[in-house]
Amino acid sequence: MRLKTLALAGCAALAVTACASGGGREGSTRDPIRALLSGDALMFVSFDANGDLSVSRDELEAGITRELARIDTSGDGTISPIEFQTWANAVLGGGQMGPYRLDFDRNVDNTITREEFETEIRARFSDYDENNDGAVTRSEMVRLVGAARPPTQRREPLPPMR
Ligand SMILES: [Ca+2]
Ligand SMILES: [Ca+2]
Ligand SMILES: [Ca+2]
Repeated sequence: MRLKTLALAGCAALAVTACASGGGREGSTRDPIRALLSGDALMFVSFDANGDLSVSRDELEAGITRELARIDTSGDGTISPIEFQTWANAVLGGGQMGPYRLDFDRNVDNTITREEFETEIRARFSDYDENNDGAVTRSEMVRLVGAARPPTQRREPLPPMR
């Protein structure tokens, strides 16, 4: 039920072409539906600094640095629930689609450290990189509805770049 809601939110907010199963050609309802299922795709698209429609690992790391500066408005190195909500509203297109605060706050201590923030974003980048070439293209962000990998099957996150 939650997944369905997320998918519909993705269709409404992002007008994914594959979502047009309502008023279309005959038989289209049998086609697999693909959609943007998470607001993090909006953020990853914004990481594409050189405009080649693909997010490289360098662009990922630069983007993480930029989003950390944006989210930690108090500058104390940790992210409070209010800071997260403000950031999610602006960057993830609102708090409805995810990722959610508890996706980042893995030890559930009500605060998100810089490490928790970086680790979660790197893990999500690795999840999207289906062909494991170290870059995420837009088509890799569009998921088959119902086929998103559950968190327990997540790949190891990329190590930090030096
Ligand atoms: Ca790029
Ligand atoms: Ca935490
Ligand atoms: Ca890739």
